[in-house]
Amino acid sequence: MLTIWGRADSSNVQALMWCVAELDLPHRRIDAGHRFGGTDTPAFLAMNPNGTVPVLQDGDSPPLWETGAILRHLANRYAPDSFWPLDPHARADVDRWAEWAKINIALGFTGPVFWPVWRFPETLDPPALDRALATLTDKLRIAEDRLHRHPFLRGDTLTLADIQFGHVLYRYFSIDIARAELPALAAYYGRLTLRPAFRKHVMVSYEALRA
Ligand SMILES: N[C@@H](CCC(=O)N[C@@H](CS)C(=O)NCC(=O)O)C(=O)O
Repeated sequence: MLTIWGRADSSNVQALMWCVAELDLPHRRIDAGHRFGGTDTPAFLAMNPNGTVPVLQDGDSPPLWETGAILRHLANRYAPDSFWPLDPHARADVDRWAEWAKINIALGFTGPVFWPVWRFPETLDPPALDRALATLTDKLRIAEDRLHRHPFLRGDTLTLADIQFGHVLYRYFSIDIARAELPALAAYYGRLTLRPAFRKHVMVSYEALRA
């Protein structure tokens, strides 16, 4: 049994919960962070000194934090080859897309775009937003090229790379921003929205995050 601490509208928790659901792993999730609090208690800080979510406890093992590490732990332990290949080079191929997505897409969207547009509109600086969107779009074009040729980032099946990439897209496609014409990306997002695990854990209202 997995225990996950973190609110359902945290983007990192969403990536984790989407993965847990795709792998069909028994779990319970405990709301923590933002309006739920609970992340500054001695007990929570003993699990994660950063005071952030998500945190995962897998059975009796010590708790883990840092979403990418948690996802890789679950993949190492529970995922099929199609999601997280055993072959080291094939695994690194998935992992480079996962890392690329975390650094360029998740971090390139959340702080520079989602926060000023949605969470903290009083901080919105239109020229800075235009620059952030241009940088993000340059990276999304790399995915666009890839997704013209493959249904998923790494090939024919959903992998850990899609978890790190795809969870950002619900917010990207639903907030009020100028989006570039990226038809393969839009079609990929459309395919993700048909997955029950994505609908349940990623397509979650972010209304409560508005400051
Ligand atoms: N690098 C960390 C970042 C964790 C993080 O910043 N989580 C956010 C939610 S997405 C958080 O805990 N925010 C404070 C809160 O929810 O109280 C990871 O990938 O897990």
